[in-house]
Amino acid sequence: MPDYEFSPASGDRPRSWISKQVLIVLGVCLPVILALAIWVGVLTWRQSSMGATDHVSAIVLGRCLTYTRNMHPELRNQDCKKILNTFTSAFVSKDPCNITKEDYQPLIDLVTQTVPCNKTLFWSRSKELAHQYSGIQKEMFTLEDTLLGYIADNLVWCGDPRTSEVKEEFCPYRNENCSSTATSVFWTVVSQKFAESACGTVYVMLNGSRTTAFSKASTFGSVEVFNLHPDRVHTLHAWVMHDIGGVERDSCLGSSIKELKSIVNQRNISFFCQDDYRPARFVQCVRHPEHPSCSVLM
Ligand code: JS2
Repeated sequence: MPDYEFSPASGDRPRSWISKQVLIVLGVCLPVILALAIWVGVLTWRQSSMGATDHVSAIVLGRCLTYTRNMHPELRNQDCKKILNTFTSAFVSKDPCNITKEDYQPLIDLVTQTVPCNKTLFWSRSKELAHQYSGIQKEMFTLEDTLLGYIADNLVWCGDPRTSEVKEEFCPYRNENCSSTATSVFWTVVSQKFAESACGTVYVMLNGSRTTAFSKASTFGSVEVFNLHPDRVHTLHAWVMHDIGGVERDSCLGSSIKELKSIVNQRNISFFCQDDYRPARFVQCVRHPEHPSCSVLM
C-alpha cells in the first residue's frame, strides 16, 4: 500500500490532524472541567459545614478554670474536669444533626450559678455593645458573663457517631436538613435556663439600626422572653441602641417594640423602653468621641 498523502485541498483536513486537535482540546479541557467539579464539590460541602473550633475541650477546660479560679472565686468548688466531660458527653458519638435538649440536661443540672436580681442583661443583634457595657457595669450579667456562656462563647463543636472524639475539622451548618446541631441546641438550652433564673427588673439591649429591633425569630424573642417567670420578673427594660453614624431604622415607637410590649404585658410583666440609653451611649462614644451625637454628650 503506497504511503502517499494527498496535499489537502484548501478546506478539508486529514482525520489524524482533527483527532490530534480534539485530543489537545480534550487534554486541556478535561483537567479544567475536573478541577471545576472538585472545586464546586468542596464549595458545596464547605457551605453545608463550618469549621469546628480546634482544641474545644482544652479551651472549655481552660475557660472554666479561668472563670472559677480568678474571675469568680466564689465558684472555685466547681469541678471543671467534670463540667468538661458532662459537656462533651452531650454530643460525642451522636448524630450531629439530632442533638436534643435532654442531651444537655446533665450539664444544666451540674452547673449551678445564680445571677443576682435586677442584674440580667439580654441582647439581640447587639452582642458586642452588650458585652462592652457588662464589661464596665461588672455587676450586670449577659449570658456570656455566666460560667456556661463564658466557656462556650464563639466556639463551634460537634461529635460523630463513628468516633468518641470531639470533631476537630468540620461541623454541619444549622439548616433545614440539620436543625438540631450541638452548638445551636446548647445556646437554646442555656438561654432558656438564663431566662428562667432571672428575677426582679431585667434588661435587653436591642439594635435600632436593624430593620426590626425585636424579632420573635431571635433567641431572645423565641426562647428568653417566654421563659421569664412573671412571679419572679416584674419588669423588662428595653434599650434600643443605634449605631453611631448609623441609620435609625427602628425605635421604641416602632412596630416591633409594640409587639414585644404586648407579648411581655400579656405575661403580666411591665415594660419600659428607652432609645439610646445614655450609659450605653457613653460606651459607644468612647470609640467615636468626635461624632456630633457624642460631642453633645461630652
Ligand atoms: C452567644 C450565641 C455564641 O440574650 C441573648 C443571649 O442571652 C443569647 O443567648 O441569646 C440572645 C441573643 O440571641 P438573638 O436574640 O438570637 O440575637 P442574635 O444577635 O441574632 O444572636 C444569635 C446567636 C444567639 C445564640 N448563640 N450566643 N455566643 O457564640 C453564640 N452562638 C449562638 N448561636
